[in-house]
This record gives sequence, C-alpha cells and structure tokens, in this order.
Amino acid sequence: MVTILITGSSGQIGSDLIPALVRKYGKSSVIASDITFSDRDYDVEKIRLDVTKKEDIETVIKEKSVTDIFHLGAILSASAEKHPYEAFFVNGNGTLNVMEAAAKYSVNRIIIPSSIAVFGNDIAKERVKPMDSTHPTTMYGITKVLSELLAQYYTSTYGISVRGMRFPGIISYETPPMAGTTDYAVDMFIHAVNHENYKCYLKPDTPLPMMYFPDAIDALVKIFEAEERSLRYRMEYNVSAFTFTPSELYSLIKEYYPDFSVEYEPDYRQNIAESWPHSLDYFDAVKDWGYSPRFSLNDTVKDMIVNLERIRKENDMKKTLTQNP
Ligand code: AKB
Repeated sequence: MVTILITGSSGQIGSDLIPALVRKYGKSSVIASDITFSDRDYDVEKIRLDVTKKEDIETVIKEKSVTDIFHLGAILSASAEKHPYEAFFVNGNGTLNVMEAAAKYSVNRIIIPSSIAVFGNDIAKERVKPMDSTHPTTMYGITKVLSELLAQYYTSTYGISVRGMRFPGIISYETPPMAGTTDYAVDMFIHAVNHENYKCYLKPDTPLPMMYFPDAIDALVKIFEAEERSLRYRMEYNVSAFTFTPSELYSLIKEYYPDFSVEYEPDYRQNIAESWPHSLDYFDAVKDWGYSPRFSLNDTVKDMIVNLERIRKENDMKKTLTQNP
C-alpha cells in the first residue's frame, strides 16, 4: 500500500500524472498538492501546500502517512530567468525542504524531474550523455543541478531513494503553455487549432529535444517502480524522443492548417534555448529501468491536433449551452 504525495500537482506534468497514478494505485493512494488548483476535477484528495514551508510539508507527510513523493513544484526556465532569486528559493529551498521532511518521516522514494537545463555551452550539443559535464548558464539549470546533488546526498546519507530524469520539452494538451522555454511548441499548436497566427519567441532554426507527455508519464512511473539495485544514477538519467526546430514544427502543423502562419520574434528565451543540448543519449535509461518512448514526432502532431480540436469543440459547446441554457 502506497500513499503518494504530489507537489506542484496543477502543473503540466502533474495534470497528466495524477490520472496515471490513480489508474495504477487507486484514488485513495494519491494526494494532490499545490499552492493553487486548476478547475480540472481529479477525484483525489487536494491539499494546499507551499514547498517553501518545510513545517507544512512535514505536517502533511506525518498526518497522511505519506510513503512516496513526486516533487513537481518548481518555477520553469523562462520565469526563473525573470525572477532568479524567487526561482532559487522555490526550486532550491523547496527541494531541500521536501528532502528534509522525507528523511525525518522515513519516506521511501522521492521522484523529481530534472531537466536538459542542467547542461550548458561547454559540451557538444548532439547526443549528450548523462555524465557529460553540467555547467548551466540559467538559474533554472543551476537549481536542477543543485537538486541532482541533493538527491545524491539524501540518498547516500539518509537512505531515502531519490530518483529522477532530465526531461526535454514535454508536449501535452491538458494544460495551457507554462513558463518553460520549450512551451512555444504547445502554444504553436493551440494557435493553429484556434485559427490564429503565432508569434514565436525563438529563431526558426533553434533545435530542442522534446517528447510527448504519455512517454514522460510512463517514464516517471517506470523509474518510480524500478528496483533500487537497477539504478546506477539518481536524477541524472536523460530521456527524450525526438528533436525539432520551430520551423520544422510549423511545417508539420501547416499540413493540417494550410492558412496557419508563424512570425519569429526572438526574445531573452533564445539565449536559454541555445544553451541547451540539441539531442540526448538516453540509452542508460533504456537499459536500467526500461525507458521506451512510443510516440514519434508525426504521432505527436496528429494526436495533439485530434485532442486540441476535441477540447475546442467541447469549449464551444459549453459556451453555447451557457449562452442558451
Ligand atoms: C522548460 O522549458 O523550462 C522546461 C524544461 C526543458 O525543463 N520545459
């Protein structure tokens, strides 16, 4: 029997992780927590929780007999560059608080997303390996390297099993674009489906590694359930599925929406994107815990459009019913 606490549960990953964990472990085993909640009605217990408040985390872990934690609460790259002090406080102190509270109450596992943001400009950009040097140039990347080092320390010192992986951009349709540099991709899809032209904040030829959300969720559940003895790393596993540039994504989407157009107006997020790898070597995740991406880029584009069109029609229906009760 597990009792899983998810922090930052209203974000992009949490919104798809909750139903996956409910399907696997039952709704009574999942507790969603965040500082605010979206209107999505997941049939699980919800607790308002700020990860910068260590005592509050301890109270929830103790009172709910939490056995495992998915710590998703974080400020993503674009916001973190705008508010670096706050990002360090939320991402750095927040992660430290979760680990301290988990150690105090003997939580078994903590799963934490790391990011391609841990890498910097001192290494080659293609097929970056897990043990390549991590010298990030962004505050978000610095907080993720700190989290990886804390994972090593709390696992070896207190015996809690902290695990995770470096995510590339994740493409999904359940939540609006977040404050991630890679979220231009989600935004481009949404503009196309709404028959609006899109202004992209990256240059057309900026390659970034990406994956579709079902593969990200499957990876989180797989590393959660992996045997401890099979893990050679803590949070340093690379995962990804494909790489594209904004212009390549635009061409694929335009096949479905011939009138769709994109303008490119690079901003501060261009420097963030250029500091990141173009592609990752993720073989160690395949070997150690069975990482296995199923969605190709073409599968992703098709599935995103089918589901965004479905959501658009549902929203139009709700508006019609609201206007004509
Ligand atoms: C971001 O763009 O900040 C995130 C990430 C790559 O970690 N999606």
